[in-house]
Amino acid sequence: MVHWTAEEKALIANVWSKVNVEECGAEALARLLIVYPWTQRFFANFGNLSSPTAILGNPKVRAHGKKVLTSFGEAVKNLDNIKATFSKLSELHCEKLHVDPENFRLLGDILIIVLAAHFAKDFTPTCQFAWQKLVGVVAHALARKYH
Ligand code: HEG
Repeated sequence: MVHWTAEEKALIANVWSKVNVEECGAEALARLLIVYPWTQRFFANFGNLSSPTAILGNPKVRAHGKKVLTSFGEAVKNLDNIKATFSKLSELHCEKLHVDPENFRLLGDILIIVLAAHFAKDFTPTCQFAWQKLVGVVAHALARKYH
């Protein structure tokens, strides 16, 4: 099981307390779809994704980004129990949605970039280390049903 130091927990909690899940979630999902366009195939029913402007202004992307980051918040609240927390979601993404687990890693890295941009002063290298660890654990937990 992953071990979290008190410092890592504090660094994660500090940044998370400042996160607006609607704004950051929308931005993270939009960036994923723009930077890695093949991820658009999972969202064929989201309407117009034909350009960065369309993606950034797409209300379904916004709403889903908020949903995803809100769900990510469950990991933040359950750092010592992330696998169990995402067990059902892993089943959904693996068995129903067939999302390639590589995409969880990509979204994690995108989230890091969004957080670094929004919270530059707080996002020290040590803080980034804690967050990289977190997005890695989340990606692993979501991919679990593939193993
Ligand atoms: Mg996923 C649905 C969370 C990454 C594609 N995702 C969902 C839902 C949640 C969620 C909470 C709604 C589940 C439900 O309706 O019961 N997703 C979630 C997290 C992460 C993630 C926490 C990573 C941190 N998802 C992810 C990635 C992709 C993806 C990387 C694809 C590139 N998710 C996806 C799709 C749906 C969900 C296609 C269904 C969307 C819909 O049609 O409503």
